[in-house]
Amino acid sequence: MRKSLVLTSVALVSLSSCHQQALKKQPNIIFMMTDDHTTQVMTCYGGTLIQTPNLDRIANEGMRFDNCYVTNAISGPSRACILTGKFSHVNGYKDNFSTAFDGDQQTFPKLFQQAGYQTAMIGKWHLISQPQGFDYWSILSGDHEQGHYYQPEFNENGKIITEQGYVTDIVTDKTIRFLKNRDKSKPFMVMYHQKAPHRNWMPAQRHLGKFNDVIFKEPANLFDDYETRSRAASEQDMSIEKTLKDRWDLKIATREEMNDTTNKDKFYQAYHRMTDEEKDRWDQAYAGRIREFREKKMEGKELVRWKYQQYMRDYLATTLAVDDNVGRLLKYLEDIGELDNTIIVYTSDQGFFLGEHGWFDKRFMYEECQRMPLLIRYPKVIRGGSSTNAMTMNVDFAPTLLDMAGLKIPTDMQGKSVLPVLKNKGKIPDNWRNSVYYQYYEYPGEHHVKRHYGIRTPDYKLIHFYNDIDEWELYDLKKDPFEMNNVYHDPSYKNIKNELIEELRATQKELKVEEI
Ligand code: SGN
Ligand code: CA
Repeated sequence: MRKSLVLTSVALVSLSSCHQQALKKQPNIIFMMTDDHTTQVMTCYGGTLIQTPNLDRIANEGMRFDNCYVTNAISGPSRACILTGKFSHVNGYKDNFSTAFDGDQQTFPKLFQQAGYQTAMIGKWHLISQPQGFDYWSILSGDHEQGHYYQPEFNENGKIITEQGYVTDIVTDKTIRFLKNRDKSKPFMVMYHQKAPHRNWMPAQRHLGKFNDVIFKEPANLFDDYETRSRAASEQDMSIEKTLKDRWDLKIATREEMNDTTNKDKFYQAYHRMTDEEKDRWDQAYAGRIREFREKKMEGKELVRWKYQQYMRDYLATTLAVDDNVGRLLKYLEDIGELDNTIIVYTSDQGFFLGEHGWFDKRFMYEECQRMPLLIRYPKVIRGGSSTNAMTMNVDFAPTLLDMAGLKIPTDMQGKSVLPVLKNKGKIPDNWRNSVYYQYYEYPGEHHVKRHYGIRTPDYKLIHFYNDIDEWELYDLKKDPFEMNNVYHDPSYKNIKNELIEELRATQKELKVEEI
């Protein structure tokens, strides 16, 4: 009896050490996601505005996805799609405000945790309910979980704490600390989620004033008149001209004005999170801008152009710390010898308008914000410097990571693993999908973007605006990549239009979309 017990426990010990060995061989994962970081500003995506050497490194040593699309271009919903591998109407999180994410449902971090991974979620979570499936979590708190740029507040495993410093650096410090203290017998899966470069674009101290003397090239459609487009385009509230606020967005306020306690607006709150030293540097960097604004008394197009430049200066300066910190995290992984054992994913919750169509923000199914950056580095499978045109979506991330780690993909996930694309140097597999689906629900709401759904194929985009409007748009993307000319009513597109409508309806049926 005793003997057999001993034998059993010996067998168990060696079994469990076998299991540990197997787990150890599984890849680690660092899922890097920023907020509103768009491909137009990444050199690896052909951007020329600034250099992004650390993102470029991931692209040069991994694969760049040129046709990766968000399924609902807004933060919480995009995050919910990523976690579940399911569209908004199935995971239940359709907009940033109506509900809290139902965290009891299946998510990919839970599956990794169940498979023996050590899991962590650090930074912007923005799903209101508490994270589940993580051994450690420290998520941004305050301002409806948008968090703060300076001295940010975190909810750390249920406890609210305020950290000293700049948010992008702190999220990285916390990630590195987690990696240092981790259980080294297990592989890790870390979600590293930056707030930057979300509105109101407050750069790190070291990047303040960095672009004060730079004039950025304007997009050709900065003064779009929305001719041929639906009312949705002209009735939005996200224009550089009308929506950007002088204080919050453009930082037009002197120290004296900021000390006026009769106006404790959002910018007052954000500004006074800085230390006195930080405020000194801040004021110095913005003094010239404030003076120019007040002296020149600009109007009309001159004022829009000026606002565009200030917006770009702040947005781009805020992205600099993102790139720095990506570099710092890659270097840390390299130093501990884990870089090549780790699947590195870089993405953003959606893209963003940088003056195209006269806008900032996102939400619309137009290219600048529908397209997500997606870079994946894992040299054991991926050829460095490769790229792909395969049509992919954020619902594909969960099945892809499970597949890459050799874990089972649940049959109810709606996304598809892109592992065949990764293995095949970017070549599109024979049975790959020919279109991606999109649906946006947050209307009525901030920025007034009407509800819409549609499909994008490699060559065309079909959009239907619905709810309190019933208008369609069709774009011939090869001829019109900036989506300026809606050809929905053009008789020469009749056949294409009908085929696309058919495909759209079939897709909605397949995905069990109810709100159409
Ligand atoms: C805030 C911003 C909006 C932005 C949403 C959603 N307003 O409400 O401009 O669209 O977040 O962004 S602000 O006055 O607070 O800056 S999301 O990326 O989190 O979905
Ligand atoms: Ca976002």
